[in-house]
Amino acid sequence: MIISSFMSIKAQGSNNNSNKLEWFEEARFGMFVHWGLYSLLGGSYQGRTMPDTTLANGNSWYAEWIQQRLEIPMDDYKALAPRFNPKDFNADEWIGLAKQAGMKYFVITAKHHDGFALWNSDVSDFDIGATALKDRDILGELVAACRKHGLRYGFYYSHWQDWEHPQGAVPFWHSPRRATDFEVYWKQKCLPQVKELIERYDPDLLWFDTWDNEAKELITAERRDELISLIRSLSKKCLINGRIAMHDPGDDIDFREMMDNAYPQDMQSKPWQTPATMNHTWAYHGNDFNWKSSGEMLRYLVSNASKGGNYLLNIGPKADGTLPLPGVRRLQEMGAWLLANGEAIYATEVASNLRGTQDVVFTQKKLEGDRQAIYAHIMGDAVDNKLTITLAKNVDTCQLLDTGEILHFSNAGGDIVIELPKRARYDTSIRVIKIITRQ
Ligand code: FUL
Repeated sequence: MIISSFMSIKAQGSNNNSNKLEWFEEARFGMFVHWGLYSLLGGSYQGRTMPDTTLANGNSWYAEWIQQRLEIPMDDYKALAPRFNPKDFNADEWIGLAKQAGMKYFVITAKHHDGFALWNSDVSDFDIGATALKDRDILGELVAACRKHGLRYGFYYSHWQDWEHPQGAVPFWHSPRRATDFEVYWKQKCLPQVKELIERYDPDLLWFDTWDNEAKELITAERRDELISLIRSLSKKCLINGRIAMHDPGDDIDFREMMDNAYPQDMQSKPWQTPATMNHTWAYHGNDFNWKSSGEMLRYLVSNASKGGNYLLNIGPKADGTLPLPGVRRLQEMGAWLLANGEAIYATEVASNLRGTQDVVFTQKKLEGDRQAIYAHIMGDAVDNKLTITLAKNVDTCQLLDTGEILHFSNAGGDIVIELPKRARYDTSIRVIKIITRQ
């Protein structure tokens, strides 16, 4: 008798909101964009350049942090606004690239910690209205492009830190100013701007940002719940990420957000994603050349997908609106891989009990009747030319997904042994074997 040797797990906790979350759980790959006044500086200010390495305390000199890291006075920083003139910004090109990369959703910094709003806000003058783009609706153009190309979209909104509002939070290590009445900022700027974003742009998700325990004094359970209720009262579809209160996200968030570039080893109890950089920064940094290869980033994508998670990969556009070419090339390379192998990534389920003899992870999908597709993603170089998987099922076919080549296999005592074809020269990409099974 053949006994099923693997289990299918849809992330738990998805049942209550299953419709609203469906797209997110199928999407797997999204584009993150950090863009604002800091992009004008590209990591350097008045002859000083922020190092592109990670600091001893684990924080990085992210380019969007330049105002704090290089202690630029607020008035000087605000004076950047009239210089912000991205004459080459083209929403269609950005979103077209995301689509070509195989990304299914798009998240942009509507307001980062510096407090600058990338839309024309009625709540604050520190916004796009103070720039050369005052007559353009940047977020609106991006939303329209997302709708045109069929991508979901959302906004990063820094609800805890706001360095511009006198009562917004500043980082814990920065002593010159501490919020004494956070509630003033909360009521005057944060809640009204979140409302504005939802009413004007109807986002599919909002991406809030706190980490660990530093925010817990100000982002209390009451404030977290107040913000969540506001969003729920305005939108039925808008998803909320766990960083709304990383220290205590509560039960009402929609998905967990890992720490920056963090990849969990285990299954998670909620839908989740990793926000990730291509180099060491989120916003554009002219001296950060630490680009990861597309191969490395595909491994994160595949590994997350095998654990039911998404990969939100960032690119930092330049101040003129163009995208850095090393980032563009990497996205195109990832898209090329997904063109052939995307069916093994999107809308797949976790196959948690499967194991192989090589560095391999699995995803799976139900087909008609009692048939099922199992995808074995061979992550490393094959140690030999056979892949053995413990799989006590009837196997119909095995195929190399990229080329369509049918592979020989044999069944032996609950194991299936698949013969792997030789690689093309210089090919280091992840190879996906599609295995069709029946009960
Ligand atoms: C962090 C922020 O401080 C970084 O600047 C960046 O936005 C990253 C995604 O989240 O918490």
